[in-house]
Amino acid sequence: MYFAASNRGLCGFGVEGLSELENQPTQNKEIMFCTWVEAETDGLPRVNLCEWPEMSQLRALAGALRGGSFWLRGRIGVGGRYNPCRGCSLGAVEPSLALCSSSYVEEMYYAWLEDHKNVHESWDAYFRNAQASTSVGKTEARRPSSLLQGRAMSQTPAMSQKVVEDHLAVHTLIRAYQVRGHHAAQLDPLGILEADLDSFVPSDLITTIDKLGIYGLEESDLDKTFQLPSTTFIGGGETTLPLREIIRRLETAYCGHIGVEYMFINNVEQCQWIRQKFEMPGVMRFTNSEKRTLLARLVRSTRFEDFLARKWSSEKRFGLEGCEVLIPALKMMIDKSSEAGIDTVIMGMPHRGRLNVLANVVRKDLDQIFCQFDPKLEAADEGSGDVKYHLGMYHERINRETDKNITLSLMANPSHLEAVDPVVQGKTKAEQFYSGDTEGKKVMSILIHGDAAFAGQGVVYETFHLSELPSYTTHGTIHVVVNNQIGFTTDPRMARSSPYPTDVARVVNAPIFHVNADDPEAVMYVCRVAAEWRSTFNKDVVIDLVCYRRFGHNEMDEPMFTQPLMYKQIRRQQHVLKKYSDKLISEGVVTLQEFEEEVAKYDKICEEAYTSSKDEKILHIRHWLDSPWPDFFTAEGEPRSMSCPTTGLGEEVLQHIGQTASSVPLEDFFIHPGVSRILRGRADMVQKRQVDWALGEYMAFGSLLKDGIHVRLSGQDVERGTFSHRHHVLHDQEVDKRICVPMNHLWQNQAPYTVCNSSLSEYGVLGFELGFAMASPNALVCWEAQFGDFYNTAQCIIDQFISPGQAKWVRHNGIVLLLPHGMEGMGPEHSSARPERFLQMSKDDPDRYPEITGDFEVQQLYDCNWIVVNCSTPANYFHVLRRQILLPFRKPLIIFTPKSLLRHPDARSSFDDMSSGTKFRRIIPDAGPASQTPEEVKRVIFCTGKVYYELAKERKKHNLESHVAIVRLEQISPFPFDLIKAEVEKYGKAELIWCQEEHKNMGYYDYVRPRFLTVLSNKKPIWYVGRDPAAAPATGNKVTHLAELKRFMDTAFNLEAFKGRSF
Ligand SMILES: Cc1ncc(C[n+]2csc(CCOP(=O)(O)OP(=O)(O)O)c2C)c(N)n1
Ligand SMILES: [Mg+2]
Repeated sequence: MYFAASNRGLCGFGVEGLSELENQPTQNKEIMFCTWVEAETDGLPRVNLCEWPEMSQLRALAGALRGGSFWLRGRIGVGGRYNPCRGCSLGAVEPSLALCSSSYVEEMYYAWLEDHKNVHESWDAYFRNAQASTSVGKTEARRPSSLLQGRAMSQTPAMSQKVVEDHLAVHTLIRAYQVRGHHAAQLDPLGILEADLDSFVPSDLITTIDKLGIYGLEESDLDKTFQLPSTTFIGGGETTLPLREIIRRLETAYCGHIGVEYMFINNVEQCQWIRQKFEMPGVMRFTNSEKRTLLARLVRSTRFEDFLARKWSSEKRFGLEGCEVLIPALKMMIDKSSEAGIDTVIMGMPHRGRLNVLANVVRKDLDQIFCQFDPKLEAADEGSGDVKYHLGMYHERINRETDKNITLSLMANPSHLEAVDPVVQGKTKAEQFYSGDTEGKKVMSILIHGDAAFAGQGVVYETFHLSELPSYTTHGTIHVVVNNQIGFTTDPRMARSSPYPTDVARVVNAPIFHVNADDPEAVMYVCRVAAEWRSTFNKDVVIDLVCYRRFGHNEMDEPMFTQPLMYKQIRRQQHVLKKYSDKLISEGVVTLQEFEEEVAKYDKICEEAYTSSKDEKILHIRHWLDSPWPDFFTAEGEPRSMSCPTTGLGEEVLQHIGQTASSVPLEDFFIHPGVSRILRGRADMVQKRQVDWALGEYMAFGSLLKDGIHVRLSGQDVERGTFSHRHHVLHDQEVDKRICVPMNHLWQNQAPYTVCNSSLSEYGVLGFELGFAMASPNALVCWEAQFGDFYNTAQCIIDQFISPGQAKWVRHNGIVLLLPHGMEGMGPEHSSARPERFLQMSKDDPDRYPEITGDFEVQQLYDCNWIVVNCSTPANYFHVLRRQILLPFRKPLIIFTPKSLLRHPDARSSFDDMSSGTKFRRIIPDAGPASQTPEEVKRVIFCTGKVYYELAKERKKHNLESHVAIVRLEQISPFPFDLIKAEVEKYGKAELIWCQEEHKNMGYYDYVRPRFLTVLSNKKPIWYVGRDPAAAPATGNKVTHLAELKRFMDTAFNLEAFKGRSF
């Protein structure tokens, strides 16, 4: 059975609706189910479908369109002649019809001018008539639209006028299908749901004969021939077609098992390309060999799930049943992309069908997957590991269809749906960047989504908005939505406000191909077109695989609790493999025996892998690594050493970088006088062998570039710097968009420096940079928040990836987070980067004094999950950035960066603090009079960050420089137990204070206190000085802010404040 028409009548009711329908008068039923098409014999494309007996009773358009019988029972001409203002108003916004019409007439006219035979005889008559009625010589030059409107029009005989109007109507009708045909496509395999959540059938689609009336057409027009506009390809080689055939072909192209949504794309070439792909007769033909490959892939996909279900019936696996076609779909995209030159595909996907993708697309060894189900399997790696349906994989192999090498990776991901999207994009961008693939011709990403998550999660939108930005584009992603029309227990109607789950993709003009997943050939076709689209236009594209979920959310869930009628239908639903194999057998493409052999062959593969999986006793998560760095680590995945060289630089390197940072390396480049002043200030500092914050950063970045380390700095307004201190991109004041990045003019063979202002997103952009940092250990990838507190909209990336990434997936990552932080009286926001949160997630033990052996500093860094620092000097900031790369492993680095210190005259460092042999200082001990006579010191104030400068100033004011020592904790986590112990012992008689400017329940206090007590063996207290506990991170009132500061400064230097207090 073949069909190519709409079943919206059925779709409108759902299962419950069916019983309502029973009560409708018979005639209405026939009108509703009027578009069933029988097998074609005229060489037009056949949508070769599986049998759908229940639907077959409901459709009847084809017969009717072929001059047939009973389909048109409505009243002819209902609504009168077509009125462009009213008749076409439902559904999507229609471009000006008058415009379309006149351009259509123009098209006809110019074709006619070229050769009168180019157009239909009725048009020929019309133009001749018009010409005759206009003064000789002038007509040729006149625009046809004026012919229509002017005297000629009025003088056109009634017959010609009808011809023109009918042509315009047909043109509009064609356009209606192009714009709204997808609303009537048969997308739901179950036949009971609406993929667009609406039973509404656009009024301008010809589902019943009375619809012709709104165009002013009549049944008798069905056999009249009409000229086709150049905006359609339904004619194939024909330029004219009878109306009956036009409608039939439009139904075939737009209302079958594929719904194409593309008319919102504001690019004519792209729209034409899509029209050609879907309208051209005969486009959807598959060779027998292609059909057999598809069947074999469907066998693997289906039997893999069956196998797991049989062997581990009570295990969660988030099976793919109901969307088994996903596997052949992905393989088709990969085949076609490989054919177009792609050699690396990076994929991200959620839980559903993940094991199947690992097994049958990435080709993870089956025994490795099966052994994951063994509850006795011991973990060989440190860390938590992760559940089997979160793990990633990397695999290089030959693509059988193209015989070319292809590397496939599936990124590990957390449960948090869609969080992996920007990470995949970042990694893809990095792979493109490092392989010189500037146009995405070699590396591409595929993202797979669930329908509820795709519609509901904001990060999807954030990720889409990166897709066309120069420093973030991956040159087109293929998105596949496994649209099983449910999210856990929630119906789509309760889960989204948009018609489709895919509407979010419209913001970037990505075409959306909705397809009925029970029609494997239709699915293969859209996958092929999607891959071609991506390689042709390098833009995103979405495939909406409308399917169902055969079981509950997981295999243990009972879906009948919440979706009883849907699941009754699902129980009746024949498996797609059965439907498709029956079809191919009946077509003679395969025999039953061949099919059964294929099934038996794969079952045997599974059984054998199952047997060998029993030999596995130990689980190596490192075998599931999605981004290996083979040259960086040893063969066993270990660091090559456990030490770190010093991070200082030679004088000439510092001088050279300093000079470039204070100059404009391009000729005739006119910078703003304010920027000139900043550069002069830098030159001045360089001459004095000094750096401020910005220059310290410049020195770190510039020196790494010299050593071939790519540096990437991304975030909102990072090019200039939120605080106007950085100015890494200079703008010519006289030539629009002419820029200069002096950092890229430092050395002859330096690595490239990327500095890029991002979109206003944290979740998406931080995820992206994290992915970027995964691709190579030889890059310093920094993400800067505008103000530190804004990072919390990216909390998921921090909690799910950055903090536990290595523990879950044995994956190192050296991303750097720059979080401007500090209480400057700016209010509850713009003040705190919430250090307490990062510290709470640091894994170093507060209660155990560590064994101090070997290179303790490096060992401690290796053991931690991330490094948290708050540097008080530019030199230390410089060193910590360089150390990040010189370490023999990678750890995320969280840096609380200053605001007022950027320009603080005391917050400067000398070249001496950065010269050869110097290194990062985990603490900065007191270097003043107090340190000379430690036995006279009454109090030691430990602090971190900018408050040091306020304390130092206050101490001077109180003339307490010999009695109060101030020690700066620069690396907060991992806690420098060894150095703190030395300080505590040095000032043995002094009382100890922890001073912070943050509120007591925030900042660092809860983290440092137990660690100090461990150092002190709980024998001595460490007193708290700082702001009182609070709900908001800072006051909005300047006076209160200053009063709070004064109060705790007074306490810090009141040597009696803690006298007599017990702890
Ligand atoms: C960010 C996030 N919120 C909630 C959940 C809990 N959850 C897991 S699966 C699921 C439903 C997902 O539905 P859909 O995206 O349609 O995928 P399906 O399971 O239907 O394949 C939910 C809500 C989650 N994993 N992640
Ligand atoms: Mg779903």
